[in-house]
Amino acid sequence: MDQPITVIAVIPRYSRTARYNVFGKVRMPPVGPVAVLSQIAHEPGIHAYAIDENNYGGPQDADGLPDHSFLQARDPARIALFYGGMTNAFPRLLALAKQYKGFGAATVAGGSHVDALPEEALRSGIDVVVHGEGEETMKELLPLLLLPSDERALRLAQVAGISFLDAKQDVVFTGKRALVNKLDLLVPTDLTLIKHLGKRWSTIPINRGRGCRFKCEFCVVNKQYGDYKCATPQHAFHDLVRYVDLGYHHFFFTDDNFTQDVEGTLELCQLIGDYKREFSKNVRLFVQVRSELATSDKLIAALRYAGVKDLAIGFESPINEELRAMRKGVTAELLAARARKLSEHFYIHGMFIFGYPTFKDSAYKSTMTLKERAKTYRRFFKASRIDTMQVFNAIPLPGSELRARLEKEGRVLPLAQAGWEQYDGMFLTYDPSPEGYDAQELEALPRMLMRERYLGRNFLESYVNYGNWANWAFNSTVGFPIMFSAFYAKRFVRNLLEARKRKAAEDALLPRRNIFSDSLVKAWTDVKRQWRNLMIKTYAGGLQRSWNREYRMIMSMQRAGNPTI
Ligand code: B12
Ligand code: SF4
Repeated sequence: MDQPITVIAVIPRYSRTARYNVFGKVRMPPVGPVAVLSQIAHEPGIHAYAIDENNYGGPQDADGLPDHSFLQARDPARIALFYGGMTNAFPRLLALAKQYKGFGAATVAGGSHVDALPEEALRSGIDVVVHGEGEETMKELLPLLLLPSDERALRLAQVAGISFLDAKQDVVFTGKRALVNKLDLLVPTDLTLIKHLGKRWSTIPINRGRGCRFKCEFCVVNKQYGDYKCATPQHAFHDLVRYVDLGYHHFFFTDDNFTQDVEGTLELCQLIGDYKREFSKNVRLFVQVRSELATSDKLIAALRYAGVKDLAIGFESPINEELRAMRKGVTAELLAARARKLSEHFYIHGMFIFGYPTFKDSAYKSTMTLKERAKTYRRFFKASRIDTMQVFNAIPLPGSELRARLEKEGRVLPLAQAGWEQYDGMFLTYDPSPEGYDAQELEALPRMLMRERYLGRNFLESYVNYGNWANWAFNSTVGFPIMFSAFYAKRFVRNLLEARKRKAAEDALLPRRNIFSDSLVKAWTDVKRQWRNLMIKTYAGGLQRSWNREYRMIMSMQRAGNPTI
């Protein structure tokens, strides 16, 4: 009997500092490569599985990395797929590609980094780079990858949307492929294909839609997918139910803006909300949105009904000139007002870029010094009432317009100076000196803002996490009744003022409460928010210190000329 053909998909380990990034601690696999693998996993004669190196509990090699020689000896893969969507993990991808080429496997990579820069991958052990969405391309590629290499090269030229090296070692790009038309028709993404897990996933990613109608200069989403398109609400709902049945409760919708398809979002939220109530399911959703959500009470009510508790919002900057330069399509004043409104209903995680670069021909430039900018950020964090935040340096992501403009002015640092592993927002990977900024100061300020936020500003707070522990002691003793009474009084007054302004949309979905009980519930919510944020602050404070330690170590390794991945 013929042996099945093994296909392995590997999600390469994030870079060292990215692992200490607040996101590095979320145990959630990327959906893209698993979506691709799912399309071929159930083909007859195929045995497919995936390894997520960021959540791996199988045998390890001497460096503590997944032992691919062991995996290969146990179950030899003839085809190896790699997730190339995260630039900071690209050096690891190349090491893996080399290893799997050594095993004799055909190697394929896809994702936004290799999509933009296929050549380096192709010259370092990857046979085929898949551009754009990989699901349909992979189905077409699968039989070709099993052909002998001379025959394969001829046939590859007929597959749209890929790059490979021809016999003369020249890069061949077969042309743009049409985007996937109907996402509903794809085989659902099967995350159980990921094996040898270290720990159970903390959050399950669901991808309903791809693309974005905005075109922010630093982002690659519109470049890779164009305008937003999405699966039907029913399709996304069934995806979610499948994982609830497996015992998962926390979900992250990976759409860059969850509410982009307004009618579909309302329907999806209704489906999830009804399901939660009819089947007594505890489902908690984390979604990414733009601040415009604040302008629709109907959407806010729908999201709450579905169980959305947390919103991630890309505020990017509280400085109008920077927002204009980025083409963010919103002003700082609007951002603050909208965030304040949304914070009444959700926990808000704000994402920021610090010191956005401008160019010789930029129409919008801020004249603030870096210190003045830092002050403006601090004021904004307070005024917008966001709960948690991350501040990063601008990343010149491959494929973005920002990178192209920096390259045009010769300002992207050479890889020998700032390698791909440093593209996680923690490092400055471009030269800010033409704008008159000091690179070290600019690189340090985002970290300082985060440290202040999570650890406090003075020495004791910053170095022993003293402030957070003092708050714990206060909140769990005399602070509790004081806080509760203060929150109750505040809520009661606000409720009195707002009683007449309640919109019909929210009333239709959420039961009306009287002003006394509503103030009680909201005061309790405020207390919970205080506790929750303190918990995150304490945890993030610890993370922040490890991160700084790691950063210092990387810097000294770099100075000594050692590799840092
Ligand atoms: C969800 C998400 C996250 C999640 C989870 C990570 C993940 N990879 O899923 C979290 C919140 C953790 C996260 C964190 C970060 N993220 Co993020 N994230 C996303 C987001 C919004 C959605 C990803 C997704 O699900 N897409 C939908 C799937 C279906 O598309 P896809 O992944 O592109 O996959 C398709 C194709 O690329 C291709 N494909 C992908 N892999 C493969 C493999 C093979 C073999 C083939 C054939 C094809 C193929 O086929 C897939 C299906 O069509 C994207 C933006 C976006 N819309 O893609 C940013 C994005 C991936 N993130 C980005 C960045 C920069 C980050 C951070 C560095 C931000 C920061 N400074 O902290 C961190 C890094 C975290 C870390 N520890 O390293 C960038 C990456 C760009 C880059 N070149 O590095 C993106 C593109 C956004 C942007 N700014 O432009 N992110
Ligand atoms: S940053 Fe967000 S809003 Fe802007 S283009 Fe990217 S996905 Fe769209």
